[in-house]
Amino acid sequence: MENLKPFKHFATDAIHAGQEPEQWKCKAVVPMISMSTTFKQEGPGQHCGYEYSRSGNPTRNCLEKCIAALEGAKLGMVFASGLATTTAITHLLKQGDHIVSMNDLYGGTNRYFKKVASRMGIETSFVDCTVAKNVGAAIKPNTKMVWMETPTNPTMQLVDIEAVVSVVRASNQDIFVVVDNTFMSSYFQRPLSLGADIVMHSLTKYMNGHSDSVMGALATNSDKLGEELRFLQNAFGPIPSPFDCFLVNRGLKTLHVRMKEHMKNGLAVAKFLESHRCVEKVIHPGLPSHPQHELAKRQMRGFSGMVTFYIRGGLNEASTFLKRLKVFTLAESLGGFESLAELPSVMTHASVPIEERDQLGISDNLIRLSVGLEDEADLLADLDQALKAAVL
Ligand code: P1T
Repeated sequence: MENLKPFKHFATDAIHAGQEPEQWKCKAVVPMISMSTTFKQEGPGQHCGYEYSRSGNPTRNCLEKCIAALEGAKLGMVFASGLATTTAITHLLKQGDHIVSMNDLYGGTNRYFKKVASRMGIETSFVDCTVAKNVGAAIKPNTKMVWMETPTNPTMQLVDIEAVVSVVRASNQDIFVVVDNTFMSSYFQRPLSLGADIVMHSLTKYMNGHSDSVMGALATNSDKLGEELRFLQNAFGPIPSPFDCFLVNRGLKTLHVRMKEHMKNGLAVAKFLESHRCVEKVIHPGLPSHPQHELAKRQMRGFSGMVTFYIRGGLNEASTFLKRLKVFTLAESLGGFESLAELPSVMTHASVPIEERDQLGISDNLIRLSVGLEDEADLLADLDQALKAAVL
């Protein structure tokens, strides 16, 4: 695939952006963990750039600069979780505003729009954004934000970001477009370069990659949105701890190395499952059988370790398979070095109403894998033994 070249300077930025030793008196090569909640002022209002750790923290600042560089953005900002980031972005809206969202989303995002944002008088229409004109048809005079995931969690549908952006721009210049880039990480997809206004991540996943901190991030090139978001970050305060910022900043140093290996193992698992008699269907954008494989090659620079498949049978077979796995761990979340497997209908997407799950194909035999960095042969052997134990 000719498009699968990394973004220029990616590895150098992951390692150096925001990390300059000169910012510390002692010239530390690895950013310091600054736990101080407050900073001495020389006179009232005369500070060194930091006043209070909610409004700005030196360790957080290193990470925010690094994330901005990795997304090709002017500004990066981090939050206490992916959902805290979603909440911060939605705070750009006010009562009476309207959101157009992809109908296939992480269950927690779906729940937030439906059960929390709605209480503040913000209404969301959930549409199939894989067809860009559906987005145009759903836009109302009070629409302020368009929200999408691509690939979606868990059914791996793709949204053509450029096509959606052009439909939105043709309709109303004031609507901003947000892309949740969690499944790809900054290494494989840059939504801002495709016209999106804000890119967001659950850093909990690939960006940190070590399954040891819950955090979120956004990045933007818009001064106006950036200024408002910076205000909101301080004004309602969903910030991460400096220690967690240190961990994620460290995780980013190997993002490019990890993603190549996730892609290799993910494709090997997808191909293996596609040829397995106990498997009904595999969904992976890197397989020619994916209905949007051409868009994947155009829009993405590679594929992560996310693989979704339908096991032959139903809830019983799926449960037995998940319990029999030995190398894969049955657990929620994704994007870490360790391989995980889960049942979205009962776990990550249980909060999505059953009728919507049925419509999206999130059935009880749909299994989501986050393929980690273990030896490929061990992963395939583990899947094989668990499939045979469950289905044959
Ligand atoms: O868990 P948190 O850091 O708050 O991020 C929420 C979130 C946002 N966007 C996407 C695409 C996500 O997958 C998530 C979290 N997802 C899981 C926990 C999961 O297992 O799918």
